[in-house]
Amino acid sequence: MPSSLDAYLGSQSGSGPHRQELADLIRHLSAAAVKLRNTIIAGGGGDNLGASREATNAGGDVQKELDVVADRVFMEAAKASRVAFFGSEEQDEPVTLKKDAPLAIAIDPLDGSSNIDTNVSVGTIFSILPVADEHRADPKTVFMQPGSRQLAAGFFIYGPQLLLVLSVGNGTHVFIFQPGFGGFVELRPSMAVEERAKEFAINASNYRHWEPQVRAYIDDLLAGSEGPRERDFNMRWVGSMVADCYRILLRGGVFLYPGDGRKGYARGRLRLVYEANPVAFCVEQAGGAATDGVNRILDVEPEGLHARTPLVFGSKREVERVARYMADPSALSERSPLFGKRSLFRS
Ligand code: P6P
Repeated sequence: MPSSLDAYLGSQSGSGPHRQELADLIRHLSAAAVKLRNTIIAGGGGDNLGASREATNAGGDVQKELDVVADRVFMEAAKASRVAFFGSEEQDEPVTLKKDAPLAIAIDPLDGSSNIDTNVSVGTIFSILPVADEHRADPKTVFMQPGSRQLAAGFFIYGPQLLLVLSVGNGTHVFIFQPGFGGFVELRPSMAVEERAKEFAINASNYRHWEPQVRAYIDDLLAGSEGPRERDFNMRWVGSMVADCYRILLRGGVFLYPGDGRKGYARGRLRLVYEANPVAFCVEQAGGAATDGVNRILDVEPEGLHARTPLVFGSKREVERVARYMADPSALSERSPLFGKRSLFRS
């Protein structure tokens, strides 16, 4: 019988600070995820969960009914745990729970909610941070710690299977919810991201808004075996980062959401604290890499809970190659005219 999530958490309780409280919080988050899964698969009891509300969240994204349901379910889980501060994509400001508690959680309660109506996988992304005494006077400061300070991070995927991808700093592990067992059991211990990417994930409809370096990088992938990469690549874009991330953990690849020329997208679309940081933590713990195009994501100091960041993650060698394209625009002019101007997209 594979190890249960409970047994795994128990085995990790020895190393590092607040391990018991951490294990307890992850147990409560997992129970909340099962509740949300049951709501989703039941079609939300007749509510149109994909319905848009007359409201937007802090980042200006239109709120879906299920966004609000998810936020409530996970806040209840945090309240049942030793959590001082709850920072959510769905709430403008951090919420103070147990002020003297040792943990804070930053969370995207429902990532990819625009996919709910089309029955595509969606997810919950979470980041668990330590709370130091200097944070207690101003909860905002706890979410301005760099991602390297995370004690644990992970994401749930509500798809054909309910999965938990989790790292407590000792590798990245995948657990699957088994209704018959009534809990999560280990599916894949110690994920290891392929160093060499064969697939890339990007929303290509934004091509005309990208910087030249990003276009050049994508052009070279699209040129395949006839271009400077001298091999063909496949493309995937789910529109739910948790699904793209899990695929990359399983079979390698690279995911890009760069900044672009659209209004409000100079720093891209994704949030540093509760999307990029937890994904980066899990990907690095699996031997991959994650940057803002150039800089290691986990070293970036967040300017605030809802700060955006460009995000590139996946197979280490591919992420490093992107950084070379981004860091040295002059190199583009040295590329062969044949390849430099070759593009399948009208610029
Ligand atoms: P676009 C979902 O809204 C999300 O935050 C990520 O899960 C996903 O990768 C991205 O945005 C999709 O963005 O611009 O392609 O709709």
